[in-house]
Amino acid sequence: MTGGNSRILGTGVLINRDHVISGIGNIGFNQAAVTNSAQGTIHADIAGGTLFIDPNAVLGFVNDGALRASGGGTLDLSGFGGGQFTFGESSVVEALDGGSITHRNGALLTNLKDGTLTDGTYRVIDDGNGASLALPGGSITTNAASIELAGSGAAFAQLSSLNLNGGSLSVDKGAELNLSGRFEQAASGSLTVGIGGATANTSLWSRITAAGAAVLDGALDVMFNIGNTFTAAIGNTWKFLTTPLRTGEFSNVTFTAEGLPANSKLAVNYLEDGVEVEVVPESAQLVTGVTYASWAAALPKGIDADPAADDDGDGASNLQEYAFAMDPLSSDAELLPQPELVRMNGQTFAAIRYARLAGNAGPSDIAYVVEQSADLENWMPADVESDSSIDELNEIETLKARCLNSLASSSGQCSYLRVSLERQ
Ligand SMILES: [Ca+2]
Ligand SMILES: [Ca+2]
Repeated sequence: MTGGNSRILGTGVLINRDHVISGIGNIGFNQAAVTNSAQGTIHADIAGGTLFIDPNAVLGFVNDGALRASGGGTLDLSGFGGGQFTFGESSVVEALDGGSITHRNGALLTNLKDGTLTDGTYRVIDDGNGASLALPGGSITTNAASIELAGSGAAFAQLSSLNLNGGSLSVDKGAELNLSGRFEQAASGSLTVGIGGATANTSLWSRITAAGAAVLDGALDVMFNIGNTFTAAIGNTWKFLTTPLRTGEFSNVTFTAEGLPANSKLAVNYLEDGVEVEVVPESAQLVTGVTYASWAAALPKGIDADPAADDDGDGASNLQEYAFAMDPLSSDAELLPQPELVRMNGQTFAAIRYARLAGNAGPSDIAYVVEQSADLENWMPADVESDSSIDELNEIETLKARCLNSLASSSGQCSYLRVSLERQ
């Protein structure tokens, strides 16, 4: 297609099985249903020109192949006739080499599959000439899709809001994501940001700016100074997310860093109006608070130094007495962890309740690991949900860990629970 008025249209279904359709024109022209199969490519490659895909309003457009804009061309997925765009698992959408992919009129992507990008890769790559994927007024919810802004000039422009309800967003170092609305990331969402230059060089690190609130959860991966291309100093900060109001925090932060100053590490600071990465001093790993040795030494009558000893003969080792806030010189085995059954939604779950001294009074050198078994012989770490309550007066914290799998599920793998103590 080369002329500005080139059209591929008709009243049936137009299927591109394995060809490359490129140039300027209009595919569908609000009449034909359009399918781009897994081996097909639709490519806007003429500088200053636009290749429209405008499918039949009812039958729409199904993409399983590649949609691409490059060389200054624009691929316009606005669908002026109101046809919807559906993206399958193998679909790839790319804007590169000055190309842009544009969605308008309320961002058709929001109309896909109940307003979600369920699969595929949506990629905006700037290889030196700038590239953008624009969704004026639109919003995206991802479930399993990945969105990549790669290269320092890549931009996701004019997007209203982004909800990472799963899936991933990668904002390469230097790339920008500007939202006129909210930024939301759910527990199963994943965000990757890159920092490739000093704080002042804003074109060298990721910036997400939301005019609306930001609600955070899920994973954050920070790629810091990969290739060791700049010198950072303790106290440097990079505010990669800016919003009028931040709530929530990432539940899992991973740093991949090179070229950090001596005796320093990276930290994430949660601000009221955003999130930043900071280079902070590496503090020594001091064990503060109570240890088994300090606990044993503080007992007026003293006990056997061996944590496995059982001075009061109640069946609980001295280490258990210490970990579970018991008295090592008085029989009180009833304070050992106790099994329970929890009934929820018609199912029964194993649970275990245990106590320990709370806060700074509690053991600082013990990891409590809840383990599960089907046969009381083979044990493995359990997937549990824990509730905690604190008796402030007696400084006792009571925890109740419940299996996420019911007794009936997974061949009874979570029929029994125990609390294993690991000294740090
Ligand atoms: Ca004992
Ligand atoms: Ca005891």
